[in-house]
Amino acid sequence: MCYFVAMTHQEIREKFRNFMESHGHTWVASSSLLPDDPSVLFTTAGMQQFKPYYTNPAMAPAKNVASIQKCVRTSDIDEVGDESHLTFFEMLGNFSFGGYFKDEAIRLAYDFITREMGLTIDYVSVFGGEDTVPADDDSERIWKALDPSIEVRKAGRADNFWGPTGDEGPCGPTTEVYVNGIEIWNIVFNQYFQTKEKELRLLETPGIDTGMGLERLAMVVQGKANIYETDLFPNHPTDRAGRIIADHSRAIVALIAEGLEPSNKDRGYVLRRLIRRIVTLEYMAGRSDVDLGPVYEQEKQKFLKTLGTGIKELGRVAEVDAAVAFRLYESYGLPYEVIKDIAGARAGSLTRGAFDEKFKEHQAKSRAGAEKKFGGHGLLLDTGELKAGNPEELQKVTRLHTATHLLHAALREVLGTEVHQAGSDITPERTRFDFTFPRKLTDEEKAAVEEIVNDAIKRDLAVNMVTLPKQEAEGTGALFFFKEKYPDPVNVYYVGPDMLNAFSKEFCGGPHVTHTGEIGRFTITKEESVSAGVRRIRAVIS
Ligand code: ALA
Repeated sequence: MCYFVAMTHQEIREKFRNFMESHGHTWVASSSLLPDDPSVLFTTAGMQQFKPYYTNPAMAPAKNVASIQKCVRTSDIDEVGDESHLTFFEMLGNFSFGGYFKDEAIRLAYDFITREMGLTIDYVSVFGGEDTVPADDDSERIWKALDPSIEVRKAGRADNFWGPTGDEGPCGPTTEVYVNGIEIWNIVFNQYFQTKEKELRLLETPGIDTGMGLERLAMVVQGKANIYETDLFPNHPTDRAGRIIADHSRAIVALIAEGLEPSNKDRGYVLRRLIRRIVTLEYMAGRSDVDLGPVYEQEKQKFLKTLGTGIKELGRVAEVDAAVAFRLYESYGLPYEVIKDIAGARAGSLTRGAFDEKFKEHQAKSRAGAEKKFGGHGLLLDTGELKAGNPEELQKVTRLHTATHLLHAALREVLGTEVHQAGSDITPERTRFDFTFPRKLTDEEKAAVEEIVNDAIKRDLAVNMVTLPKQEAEGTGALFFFKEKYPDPVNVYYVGPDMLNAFSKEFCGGPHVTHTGEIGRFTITKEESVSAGVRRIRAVIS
């Protein structure tokens, strides 16, 4: 008698890690779901935390790395409930920044799938060429050399070209591995950098970025017909609503664990929508047993106050178009997918595009209204970096903002000028500053940074601003986060007697204190890792 015991998802994880480590990869932990890249909402792929390394391989902690990255993708939200689409999933990936290229990447994938997982490849696809991007004949040859009987299909940019994430970044042709008709592994050859203007430039060092969904891999390895039958979903939901609840629950818990709160904006709004959808599906099914902790519960109770009336109102409408849908959102907080779930065929012609359009129009109007109310000063509430709601908060974030410039300068003094800002976020309570640096800071380094900042505060240096043409501003050696973020001409804030002898100078929109003495005492409260090669400091003033 022989029992076949399917591999658990834990065993799949371990096999992947062992395989990649034994083939010269450095293992890197999953990074946050909320990346610092201002052009993306969530981490959607394993490569997100390594994005800077493709243009700057010297920055990478190792040439070849591998990870299992938690990801959130809202692009597939309307397909969730089918066999294989999720909003939250984990991605197994191996990456190279100048270590290896197509030969090695394809061989690794072939060996892992056929030998380690014991699977049979249905077929693979390669990039057939389109526009100015030439066909990838190498990959076809490499696959055929590994297995002459393998079927190689060709497709264009829509299917076999990946990236970039956000506004710009590395991207390139792909080869994809299919098992049981399901796309299992996407191997991206990052040969290009796509600019904001959608121009493709050749990367100096071509890189590798691969991604394989853990849930889909488990599905084929465990011989299941859909991801919900794998051991990753122990309650194996069978109906669409149950599956959506299972998927969204995982996304909600993961996002709340990162400190995200439901709101009406950006990331927070995605979280709100996911929660409201589950609440609605439960409400319609007459159950109420989903328990995802206090943040979920609070949002649920809030939504339940209007959901019943919203459903009643929706029931009165024969044909739900974008205008009606948006009105229901505004009055009762019903998100698009909730309206779709409830109204069914009556919302058959409603599209996400049309709804989002109404949403954007509304946001633009309310932004204009808010700016008028705050005397055209803009909401200091939220410049992206600074958030303040009233004059006291404004004063606090202004002091913290200048302190953050001092911190940046002090870090470069102590750790070296390869330190660059990788993001920042300032609330009335604290500043949070992310910067490129490969390792943990020692206690001595942290103390030295604090002392330099406090010394600059004690000297009560003047803070001044000049407006310069961008090119000239660059020539002054003033620091900037990333150039494209700033207008031309640009404001440069400097701390010290003049530009030449400044302790700190940065491109910046302000606001700042007039003298550093206004800041008070500066204290670092935490230093931690955000992603490979990026550290985060939290600091307060008193
Ligand atoms: N970054 C590639 C993807 O997400 C591997 O499919």
